[in-house]
Amino acid sequence: MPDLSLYLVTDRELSLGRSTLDIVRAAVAGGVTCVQLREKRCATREFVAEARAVRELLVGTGVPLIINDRIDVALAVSADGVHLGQTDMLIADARRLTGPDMLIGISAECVADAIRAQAEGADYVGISPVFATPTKTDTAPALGLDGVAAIRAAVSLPLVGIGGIGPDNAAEVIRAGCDGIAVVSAIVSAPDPKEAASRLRTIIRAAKELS
Ligand code: TZP
Ligand code: MG
Repeated sequence: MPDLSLYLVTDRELSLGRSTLDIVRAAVAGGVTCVQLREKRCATREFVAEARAVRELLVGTGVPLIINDRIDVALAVSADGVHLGQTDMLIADARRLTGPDMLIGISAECVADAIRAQAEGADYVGISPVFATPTKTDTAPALGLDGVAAIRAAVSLPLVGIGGIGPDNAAEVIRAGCDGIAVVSAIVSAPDPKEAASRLRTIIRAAKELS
């Protein structure tokens, strides 16, 4: 299982005019351990081309590339994984397409979602939103740290918390039971994405040592 401790989720609209490739390059230099390419509005061939470019950028870094929502794009570029939501393809069907080796991450908003994802064979669960966030507003109510702890108690899969996480609260999310944190704006909208990633990585390392 790859290291999911600092998981970058891209968003071109929040990248302050910088390219996703530049953001990913800086974030990896700063220490992100996993990259999810998330494109909600671009044409499929553009998504594939971008994914391939990110794939090439990540060669030799040990940082896996996960594709949001699109199994076809993940397969086209030989990504390391795909991240699916509660209304995307069921894991069993996704697995038929991906084969056994590609990681499948599932978004969960409650204990029941996480238990089901584990029973169905997910490789990790993204739990969201941990805190309310302007980046994504069509979400369930925030889980809070108690919600994180409840999911931690219910499943043994790796858990990645997402939603409203940044340097001020990353440590408490790890201490509540997450194996990693996923961030969008804390890195893609930072004035210096490399520095932002490096700071978060240091915080996460320290929180893991203490927990
Ligand atoms: N899924 C649940 S919350 C979220 C996603 C993609 C957005 C998190 O963004 P930010 O800026 O890290 O709060
Ligand atoms: Mg999705």
